[in-house]
Amino acid sequence: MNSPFDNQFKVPLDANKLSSLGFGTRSERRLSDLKNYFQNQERAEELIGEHDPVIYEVWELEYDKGGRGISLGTTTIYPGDVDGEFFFTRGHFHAKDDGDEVYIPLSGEGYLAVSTREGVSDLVALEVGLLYYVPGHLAHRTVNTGDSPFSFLCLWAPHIDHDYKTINESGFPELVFRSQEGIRVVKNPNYGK
Ligand code: PAN
Ligand code: ZN
Repeated sequence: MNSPFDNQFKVPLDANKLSSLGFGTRSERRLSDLKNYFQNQERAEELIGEHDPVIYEVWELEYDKGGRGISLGTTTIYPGDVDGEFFFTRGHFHAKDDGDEVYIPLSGEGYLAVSTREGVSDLVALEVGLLYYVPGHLAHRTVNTGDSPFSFLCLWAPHIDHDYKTINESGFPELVFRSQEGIRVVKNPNYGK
């Protein structure tokens, strides 16, 4: 496709304003789309029955694979948890290791969880005002650890294929829970099972 930026090359660094520009696609993920991702499946089922909360929404401008340009998208993760486990994005690998990505936090508080295919993982607090470069071989998931929406902008090359299956099956090595001290990181007892 032609770039909408051919004529409009300045865009605001604001998730709400970006998603209302009139191009790109908007999608939302509810708890029912993510229910087998959370530790306490029983509690997830209950919440789905009550109001099936929106966990996050994404606005994306994705280019044709193999085409020109840089794909971009904003994600807003709403505040909340399932039995203490903070709301997060599904998380994925990029199918090819050269599929690097840039993350730019816009507002709110959150973490970026990364992991190799062998389960070597890290958890990084994302700070507004800093840019985060995610090498293509790392799975990545974001977590809202605050009490307000957590928004960030991502930039990636159009040729990237998103692999959701691996994380859907194995989970992430570390999980992030609400605690009296703020957050508590625990090893995922079901990782790889
Ligand atoms: C991001 C993610 C976005 C939603 O744009 O796609 O935050 O997370 P999931 O795709 O894991 O549901 C990105 O990493 N793109 O490559
Ligand atoms: Zn990605």
